[in-house]
Amino acid sequence: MLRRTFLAAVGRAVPGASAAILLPSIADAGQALSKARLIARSARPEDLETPVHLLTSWITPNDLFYVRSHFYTPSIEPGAWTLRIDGDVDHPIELTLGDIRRLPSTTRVVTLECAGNGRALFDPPVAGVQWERGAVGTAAWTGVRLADVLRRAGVRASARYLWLDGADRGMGRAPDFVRSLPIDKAMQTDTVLAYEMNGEVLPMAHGFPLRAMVPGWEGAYSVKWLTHIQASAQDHDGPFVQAGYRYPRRPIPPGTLVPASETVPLRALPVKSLITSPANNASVDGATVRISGFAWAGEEDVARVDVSTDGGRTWSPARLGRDRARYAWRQFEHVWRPAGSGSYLVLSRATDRRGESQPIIGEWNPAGYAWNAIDRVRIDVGA
Ligand SMILES: Nc1nc2c(c(=O)[nH]1)N[C@H]1C(S)=C(S)[C@@H](COP(=O)(O)O)O[C@H]1N2
Ligand SMILES: [Mo]
Repeated sequence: MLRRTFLAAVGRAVPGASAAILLPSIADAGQALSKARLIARSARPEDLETPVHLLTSWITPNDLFYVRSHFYTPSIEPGAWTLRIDGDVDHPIELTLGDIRRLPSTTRVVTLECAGNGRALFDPPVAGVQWERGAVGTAAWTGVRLADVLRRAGVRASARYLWLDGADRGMGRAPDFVRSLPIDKAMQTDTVLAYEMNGEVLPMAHGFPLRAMVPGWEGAYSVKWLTHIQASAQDHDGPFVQAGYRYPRRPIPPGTLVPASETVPLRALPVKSLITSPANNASVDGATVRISGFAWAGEEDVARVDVSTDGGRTWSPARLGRDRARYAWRQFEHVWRPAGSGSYLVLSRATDRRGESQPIIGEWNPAGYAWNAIDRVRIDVGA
């Protein structure tokens, strides 16, 4: 706590603080974060899922925030780190952390969700990290607007995509993780390069010292450990753009493949809800049961959440929490009076402002992306 306060004081009271004073402390804070309560889907590289019953607040604490890394976490020497911006720009530039911290800062509360969240729920099963329901979280991200940085480099009208690359490297012969961000989304004022997460220096696992935060879109656009932005008239031709993070153009039979030419890139997250309390398979007592969780809808606002305790025969509107931000989830709560003891299936269904609702069955696709079926927990209500 003391160190946190100290860092905050140094970072804010001395905006022009020299790199020599600021950076060793940043490096130190970038390392330390205990993720002991998360479920390791893979220990190295780190793919860590949040047990959803621990998601109790609108803002997810850093030590509970899920981690998705394709490759080993790179080691970063903050004094040597730079961000290069080149390609279709008038003046290629290279910025230090100090340069970036001196630009006007902005803070956005954004929900980040992995495209593969819920993959383990698809039937037939699909290969990939077997995320259940907890590859999602919400944080306050502080940094600079990507558009401000692009303007400094004089991004040209011919640029249609930004190729975002981080300091991590493919393992063995695996290709580098590079993502391609359409220029319109990059220029929106809500798209930021973040160096703080919930008021702390961005933790190592989450992309220290700088990551993209592309709000409302599936998590893989939010490239961590960012070192290079290349503006281009063309889409990137690497496998994380041309093969991964794509979805069938038309619905396909479950268990079949689809050629890449019949797929489109995933972008905005679909409408979705998550019951966090009671926990799945929990036993509860008492005359009332508080059913609560979160709902989000990518670039749309959540309009309502309904809860059913009778297998979807009847639905009751949940109350939405007051905390809100353009690209952040809403908390919901419904107080239920069970008619008697027994085993119950509790369902939640969110609807966005366009009227899109969650489907009963998740739409099967070969990589198991964008699971957004009506959420469910089984609970045992005691006498
Ligand atoms: N450089 C880099 N950035 C990355 C990734 C990665 O493997 N390497 N994973 C992406 C994916 S798939 C997701 S879902 C988010 C996860 O961010 P988090 O680990 O901070 O939760 O980071 C994205 N950014
Ligand atoms: Mo992801």
